[in-house]
Amino acid sequence: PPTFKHNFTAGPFQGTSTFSTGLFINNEFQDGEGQKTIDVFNPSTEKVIAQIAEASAADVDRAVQAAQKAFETSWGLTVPGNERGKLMMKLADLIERDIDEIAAIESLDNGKAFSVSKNFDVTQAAAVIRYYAGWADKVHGNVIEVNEQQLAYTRHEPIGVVGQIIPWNFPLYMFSWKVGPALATGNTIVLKPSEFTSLSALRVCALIVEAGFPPGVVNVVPGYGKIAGKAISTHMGIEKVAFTGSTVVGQEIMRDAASTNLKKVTLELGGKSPSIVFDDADIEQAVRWAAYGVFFNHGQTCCAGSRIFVQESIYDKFLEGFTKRVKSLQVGDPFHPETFQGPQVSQLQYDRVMGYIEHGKKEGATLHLGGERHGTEGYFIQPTIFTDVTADMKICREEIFGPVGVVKTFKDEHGRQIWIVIFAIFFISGADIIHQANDTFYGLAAAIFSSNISRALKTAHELKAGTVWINCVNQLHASVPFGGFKQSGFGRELGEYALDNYTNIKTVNVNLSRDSP
Ligand code: TXE
Repeated sequence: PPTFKHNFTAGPFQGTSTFSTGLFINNEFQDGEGQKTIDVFNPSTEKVIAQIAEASAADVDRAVQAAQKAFETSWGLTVPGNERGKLMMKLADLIERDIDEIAAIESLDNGKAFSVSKNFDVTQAAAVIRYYAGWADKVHGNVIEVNEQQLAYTRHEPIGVVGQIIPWNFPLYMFSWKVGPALATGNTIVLKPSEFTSLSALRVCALIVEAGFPPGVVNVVPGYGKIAGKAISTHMGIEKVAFTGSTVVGQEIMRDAASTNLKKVTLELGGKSPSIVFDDADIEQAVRWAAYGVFFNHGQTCCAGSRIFVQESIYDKFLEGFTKRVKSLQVGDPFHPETFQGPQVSQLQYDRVMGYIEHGKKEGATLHLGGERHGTEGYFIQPTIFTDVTADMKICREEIFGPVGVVKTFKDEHGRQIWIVIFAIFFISGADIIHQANDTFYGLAAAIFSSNISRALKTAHELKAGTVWINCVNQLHASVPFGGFKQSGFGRELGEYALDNYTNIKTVNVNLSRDSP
């Protein structure tokens, strides 16, 4: 099988990192059918740095068979929860042991700043796996005492082989969101990382072996969405599929699941999240969080606060501070300690984002800041702000998934109730922040900035979003559920809620009397 070999010369991990980039099936790295491979690009240089094996449908099938065998013999209901938890704890420890190397691999492959890879992605991935390790022996059903003659109880049984398809924006972190709850509840896994960023997951596969997981419990099949991804969503032996990615692929996965074996589906899709800044907000705080909301991870965040709404009376002051803040964000080499923003992940994403910027200009929005390529090599884009944006513009409606934010104004949060009857036009022109914020097909997240807690909470309750942050943005914790309303998907990841995605509930009903019909 292919191998990754790279000599890191900057950052805390210096030296050679070497590991197999074959398909990981049955705890072994293997070639894909016909030894096909996919080139791995460094997005900072646009150069090929390695090859990974490419899984075919037949390879996915082999992985499913390995997972089925493991489910029946060495995982699932045959292994007590505390033993599963122990292995998961070990895995989290090993990820932390190798954190510098894994973070360096992530930065090289994805382009994110090393400090983010280390202190966010890899740290949080270990935290998520450890959190779910704690759940492994705490998943149980209920006793329902129907009457003196009838006793019923439920068992939360693992589903079996689960398929997991993840994107490239938080490669290892998404891996942990998926494998954590699935392993804790006793399922075995066939996971496909993104074809753009499979390295960190493959590096961690070596740690899965080292931790002592039985063969076949976790199988990782890098490959293309239309081949390996589709083989997962259509496989008759996979009874559940979890997906994070674009809405259009989410729809396809649902169709594939429906037309094959009705596998259970959970989807975490895109967003166009609003950040709402009220006139009583701490402006300096709001400026910093709003910038973090849209530009964190180069804008490649499903919950990115890419629509910023500012109350009219503070608009000029906010925009001045926001512009200054955004200008100060360092774009460049992910391994430079001052870097906040690295390159977009791929040529494809670079082209998509630049296409949106061109569209915004053509539609008549004001390009307030940025809008150009940064530097001469790599997929770097300047942090970009548009103003004078209307609700119907593409840049205000569609997920750009790049460092591009739109800043708009609103009058107040009560516009709708007070004005709708008297001045319908006032409403239509978008004075009402609730209306503006909810005017999107998506519903993943929202942020509110205000020092008036009643106002913030009232607004939070009216927003159609799976997560609402108050006086902060992009805060994710292993124990706190995350997921979408509307076309941002369904099912919750993280926290106790995610366990429900991975269990079948069985009811056992016992007749305690000698009665018979
Ligand atoms: O996503 P895809 P792409 C959004 C974001 C971005 C856009 C396109 O707006 O600009 O999607 O990104 C696999 N059957 N998000 O094209 O294609 C694919 O191999 C089964 C938001 O990269 O959805 C990869 O592993 N699987 C998002 C994964 O799906 C298929 C994160 C995601 O890729 C498949 C990423 C198929 N037919 C992009 N086609 C978020 N919610 O965070 C592709 N895949």
